[in-house]
Amino acid sequence: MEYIDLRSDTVTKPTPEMREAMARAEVGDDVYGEDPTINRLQELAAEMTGQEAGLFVASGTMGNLTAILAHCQRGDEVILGKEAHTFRYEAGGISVLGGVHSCQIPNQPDGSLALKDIEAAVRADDPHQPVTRLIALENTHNRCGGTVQSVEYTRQVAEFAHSRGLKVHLDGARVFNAAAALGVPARDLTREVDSVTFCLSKGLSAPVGSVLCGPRDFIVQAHRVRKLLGGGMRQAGVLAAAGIVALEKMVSRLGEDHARARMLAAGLSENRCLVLDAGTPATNMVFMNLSDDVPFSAAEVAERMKERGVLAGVSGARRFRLVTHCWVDEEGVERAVAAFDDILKN
Ligand code: TLP
Repeated sequence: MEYIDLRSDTVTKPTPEMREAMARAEVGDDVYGEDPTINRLQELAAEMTGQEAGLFVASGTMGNLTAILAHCQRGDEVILGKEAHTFRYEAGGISVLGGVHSCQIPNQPDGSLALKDIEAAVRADDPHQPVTRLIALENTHNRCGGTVQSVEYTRQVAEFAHSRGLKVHLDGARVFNAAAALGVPARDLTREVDSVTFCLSKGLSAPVGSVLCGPRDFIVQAHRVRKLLGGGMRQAGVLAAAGIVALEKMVSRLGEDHARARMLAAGLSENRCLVLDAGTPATNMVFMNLSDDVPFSAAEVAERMKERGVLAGVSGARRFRLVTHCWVDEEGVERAVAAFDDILKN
């Protein structure tokens, strides 16, 4: 059966154009900086984020870990949100591998960190306390609904951080979705921060990889950290080639995924067994709960959806996350709505 897969945009497969570019890619040893295709991807990524340089890494997790280890020493502290992907879903790597302490503060419903909470979390110069070094933001914010952080907010956090001698890292796994939603170039959301990771392998459909961008001297340090983490990938130009197609061809179509997420939400909102989050979708993610009178768990509903050819993301006992991407067309959206209606008789 061909499934409509709404579990994540990470399920996207490389496009035919990517596969062709991969087959033709010129390669070299990237640990020596000699892979021309990787170098081209890194330059393009730096240009699109308004940063000086880029570093191709295996995943978003590796990009965030590499960035935080390059910014921080053991015992330093990063301020981030309780709902941050780096805090919740990256296996605690910054602490396990970097000895970096985290100070988790509440995320506002829109995913932002309140400036007053950030300010209150900055440590005093006191030998009892870790040293605050970094603030980490996320845009779009995954667990807060695929929500978008504005250009102005990003600028304010960067300005505050810099006034206190701190750095800002942005987990921009889906920053091109944020930019599409705001109708601005991604660099407007990334040039004020001290480092940014974005993913090629989510809505942009490349098979593997993320790029970490920042100032040139930071990227030199990050290159060393990537090696330390075992992430020097040699002739990985075959992967970077797909990443170049992702940046050149897939960024400009992300708005279509947002429109399909809106269509999905509109269809599902007609079903009284489903309670959609207020304001969903902000980008390509629809979040919703089962209403109290539904006698099944989300996992049970997902199992029945699967029998009808639709894969739904379960993100809690009674909660779903449905993510649109380039492999889900309008017919797929209609099939998903019909499958929910069929299972949860309206
Ligand atoms: N997110 C995945 C899962 O891990 C939850 C998904 O399906 O959404 N930052 C953000 C904001 C992310 O959403 C993700 C992946 C990552 C980083 C990590 O990227 P990868 O999976 O490439 O390590």
